[in-house]
Amino acid sequence: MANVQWFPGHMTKAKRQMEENLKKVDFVIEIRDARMPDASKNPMLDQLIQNKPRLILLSKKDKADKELTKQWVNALETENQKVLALDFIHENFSKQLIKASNELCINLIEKQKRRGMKPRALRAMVCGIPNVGKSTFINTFAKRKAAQTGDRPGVTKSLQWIKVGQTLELLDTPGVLWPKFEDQQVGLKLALLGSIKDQVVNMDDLALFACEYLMSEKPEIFDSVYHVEIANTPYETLQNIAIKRGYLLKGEIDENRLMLSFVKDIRENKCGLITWEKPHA
Ligand SMILES: Nc1nc2c(ncn2[C@@H]2O[C@H](COP(=O)(O)OP(=O)(O)O)[C@@H](O)[C@H]2O)c(=O)[nH]1
Ligand SMILES: [Mg+2]
Repeated sequence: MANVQWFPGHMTKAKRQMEENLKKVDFVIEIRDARMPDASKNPMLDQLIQNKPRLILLSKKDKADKELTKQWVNALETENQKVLALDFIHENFSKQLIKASNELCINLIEKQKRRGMKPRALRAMVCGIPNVGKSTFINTFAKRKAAQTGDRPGVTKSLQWIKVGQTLELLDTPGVLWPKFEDQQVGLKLALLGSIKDQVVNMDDLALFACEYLMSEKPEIFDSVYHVEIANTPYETLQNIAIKRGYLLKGEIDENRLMLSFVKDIRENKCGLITWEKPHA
């Protein structure tokens, strides 16, 4: 479906670059979208980062279902993996970030202390699929952007580190990974939340997918938001909305308008804060 966006050469190069950068860091910050923590992960990351500690940041928590976000945080936490749900735009999260990083790398810090060394700043690289918020996150800390060198022609771009407090440094370039496009549902979810371009997906597919999920997980919104009854199928439920809203064209239901406006409602959170996946029990 959406494979058109990715070129094998591009992927190979990105992967090689990431492998190089990974050698220079103590842990990895993986950003995923809190509204779909599974669909927004990269299938290759496990293999790429091996046993390095991992901090998963669930971004855009301001747009996600609060209860499900809690469940996801619990479900993803393991000994070698910490999880924080954050709002990169409205929240001041640097203290939380530093605390979690120190906890995650406690073994490394202890080892340096045992050797009589003064623990140095921990180093991390950020990675994730497009649109999860990597740049927003990094820019929060990169306040001296103008002072950075290396982007001028003829100057070799060296790694730049961005300080977060005294104990944490971030690599200024994120590792961009690709999602699990072979899975059709993943493509639909990413498109629904605007993470991949509309041109590569069909609006009807998006609207029907979203309607079906809401009919089973949030059936109350059809009454409270649209004042319609749920029908047997997503298609018929959407038709009820069209009739209620008067989306008509020459006496027939204007399906283009219907599908587009339903998807727009979802993207604008008119149907509430929705998370499109539940953690496995
Ligand atoms: N509401 C909300 N929007 C966010 C958050 N983080 C990022 N965004 C928005 O998501 C979009 C993609 O972010 P960007 O940093 O460019 O993602 P990148 O492709 O991973 O670098 C932008 O419009 C950001 O403003 C967040 O925590 N909450
Ligand atoms: Mg970016």
